[in-house]
Amino acid sequence: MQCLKDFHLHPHTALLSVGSNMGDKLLNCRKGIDALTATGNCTLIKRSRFYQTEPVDFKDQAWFVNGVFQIRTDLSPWKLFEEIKRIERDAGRKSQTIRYGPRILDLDILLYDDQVIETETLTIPHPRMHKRRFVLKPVCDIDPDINHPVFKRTMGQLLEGLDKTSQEVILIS
Ligand code: PH2
Ligand code: MG
Ligand code: MG
Repeated sequence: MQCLKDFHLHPHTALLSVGSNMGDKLLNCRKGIDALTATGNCTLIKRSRFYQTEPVDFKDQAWFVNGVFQIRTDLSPWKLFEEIKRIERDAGRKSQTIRYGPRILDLDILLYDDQVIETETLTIPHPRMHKRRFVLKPVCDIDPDINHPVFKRTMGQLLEGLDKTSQEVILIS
């Protein structure tokens, strides 16, 4: 009953990623998800398993812990973005000195319904999600048949298309 009520109150589905490579990485990820669902504007639908992942883009940094999760929400994409930026700041994240560098908590919007949004502050689908095993692997835990609204391929197909020898991801049991 609670779930049905939330479904009605929270008409949009969003898929988000969470990551950390500083401090207690797994705890930071869990707390990040909890902080978002504690706002009352979001209901957690599904969460992936968590993975230890090799850094990509900027390689000279510690391995990450990454996961993804799906929510129902009544927040617009921009309000949701504001909330996650606030949660990252509250977790102690400082403004980045190195692009793609170390961070205590990173929350990214991957998908918002099947909308395609391109503004200065916000790009949805996340512009690098289709290249990243640390995103696609946990997304496929949730549902490999989720459609990428730009590439018109499923997340399973995008994962299969990655270079098999790159980007190690190891399940945290
Ligand atoms: N985030 C980045 C850059 N590189 N690599 C991994 N494995 N996981 C991340 O979350 C990550 C990254 C910038 O957002
Ligand atoms: Mg981010
Ligand atoms: Mg990111």
